[in-house]
Amino acid sequence: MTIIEAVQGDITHESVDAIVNAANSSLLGGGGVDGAIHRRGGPAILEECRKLRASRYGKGLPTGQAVATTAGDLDARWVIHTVGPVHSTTEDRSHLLASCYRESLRVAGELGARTVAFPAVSTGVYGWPMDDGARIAVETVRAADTAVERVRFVLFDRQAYEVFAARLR
Ligand code: AR6
Repeated sequence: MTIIEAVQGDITHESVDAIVNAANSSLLGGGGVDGAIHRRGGPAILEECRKLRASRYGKGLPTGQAVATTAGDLDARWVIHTVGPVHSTTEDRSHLLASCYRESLRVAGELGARTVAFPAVSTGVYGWPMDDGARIAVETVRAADTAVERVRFVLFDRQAYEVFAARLR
């Protein structure tokens, strides 16, 4: 059984096997948690991302998919990059957000990661409402068939933490 927990903090300070990054399809970095991961993780992460762009993901990593790189200087073995959907009020993209969590756990399982830290994917620049983002995150991880032993949702601010903690109760 997977232990699922929520903590408030900066995900780049986590000591886990894999840290999930809320990336964009270019894989070449950005703001938010993506910027923080690349800043603290150092250039080795971007170097591997560039190689992935040149090989498997010439058109970018599709929304809802996940791919692993080194974690560089972070206290983790891997960063798993996933691309969340931009929130839309005219189209239901929930399946794509659920896919981010499912695919990240699938990649983590393949790597043999036992502990995985997730940010609240899509709830920043991509505009997903926190409560619905937390619902999808928690439901998807709970339903996942995974060998990952511990999933930590790492929420940047108190309010996001409260929303996730309530979903987990
Ligand atoms: N640790 C944990 N959570 C964080 C951190 C951190 N260090 N920094 C921000 N958050 P966002 P998205 C929270 O915008 O919505 C990037 O430019 C933040 O408060 O990072 O999926 C990418 O390159 C929010 O709740 O990701 C893409 O272009 C959550 O992480 C785009 O943003 C996600 O916010 C992706 O947008």
